[in-house]
Amino acid sequence: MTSYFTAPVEQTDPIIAAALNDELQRQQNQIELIASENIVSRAVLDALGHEMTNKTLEGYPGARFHGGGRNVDIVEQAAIDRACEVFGCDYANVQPHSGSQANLAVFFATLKPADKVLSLDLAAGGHLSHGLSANLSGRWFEAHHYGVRKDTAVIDYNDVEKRALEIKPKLLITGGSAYPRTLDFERLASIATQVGALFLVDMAHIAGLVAGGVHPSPLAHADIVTCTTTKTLRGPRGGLILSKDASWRKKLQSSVFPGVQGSLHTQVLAAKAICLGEALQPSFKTYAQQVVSNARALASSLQKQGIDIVSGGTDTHIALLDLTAIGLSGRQAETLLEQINITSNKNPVPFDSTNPENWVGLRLGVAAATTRGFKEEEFTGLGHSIGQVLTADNSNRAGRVATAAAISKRLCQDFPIY
Ligand code: DSN
Repeated sequence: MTSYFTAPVEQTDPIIAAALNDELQRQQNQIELIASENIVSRAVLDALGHEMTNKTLEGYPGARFHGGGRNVDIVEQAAIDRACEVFGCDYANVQPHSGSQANLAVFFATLKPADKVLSLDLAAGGHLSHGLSANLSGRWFEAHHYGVRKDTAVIDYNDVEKRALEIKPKLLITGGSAYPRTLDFERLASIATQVGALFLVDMAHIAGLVAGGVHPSPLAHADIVTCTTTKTLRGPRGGLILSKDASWRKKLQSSVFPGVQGSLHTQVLAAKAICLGEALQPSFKTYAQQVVSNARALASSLQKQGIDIVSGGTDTHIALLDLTAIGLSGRQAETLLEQINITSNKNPVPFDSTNPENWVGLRLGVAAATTRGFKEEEFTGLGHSIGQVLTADNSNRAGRVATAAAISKRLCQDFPIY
């Protein structure tokens, strides 16, 4: 029995140990440009692998359904206090297991089945948990969407107002997975007020930019804000619900538990507290500034290579490539980048096909490689590599792929992780 408590996974389960080891090596040897990813600190990893995972608890600090919760109470309260300090809010729920769970809890707190929501269209950068027909949010609620202008790919706020006046949603939602421009929270909040809707901002992708002061905060304008701790915030997988209005507390507490979740992921609460503590350090502001600067360097370098960037640039960590003019699908581009040790994902661009196989977008995000230490110089070089490979033809593709792969390999060696 001793070995049960002491034997490492390499001894007990070689198949899983090999996959874990291979994944670490993949991360060490590939440049991560998936916009929803980042590289967490050793302290966050320590918490995720901690014995605290054994603890079952339901409820909230000081009001649990199980005994033995005093250490988790300390952890959860620290996470709540730090979330309130980072985002300047009066209420934080740190329990949601993911961003989608956080959104579901907000729906549960604010809507009845069949109520109307108005959210950013998926192809314009929205998220599936904001009313996609295949998601519970779209099945149980009547979802409508607003988009972006065809000429600028920026949200058409006049159109949002028009649609909101027509539809009269109970909940107006903004945010998502691939909108690269600054969101005008003040304008959207005034539209919500005009039509008597509540206003939810899902800042999952930009939470770290908000925390670092390089994107305006939605907290002063939204009734409720959700996010993940995973992406630019650089923490574990999980969600947060935030509000400046503490009167939401009772409804949101019961919507998370027992509304849509049961017991806690206790070790993840510790990791969330650590990442929020990291976001309070002055160095986090430097990181956030570098993220935006790097994304601009990447977008500009790609444009010089003849690649179209949706909306003509970026204000965030995302550069969204429109491959229509160069005749590639998002999937083909993703596969080509894999050959040069860069991980990315196909994505719809505004007004794109609904079939992922036909999407002509490729989403690149710079947060993970920024954490690794890349600066403008490295991202300008990466833009050149990516552009060369995506615009190659059959006569020069192999040579360009070999050159770009060697550059990626050297960058990974120069900026090691773990
Ligand atoms: N929404 C998905 C993404 O942005 O990649 C996962 O967080």
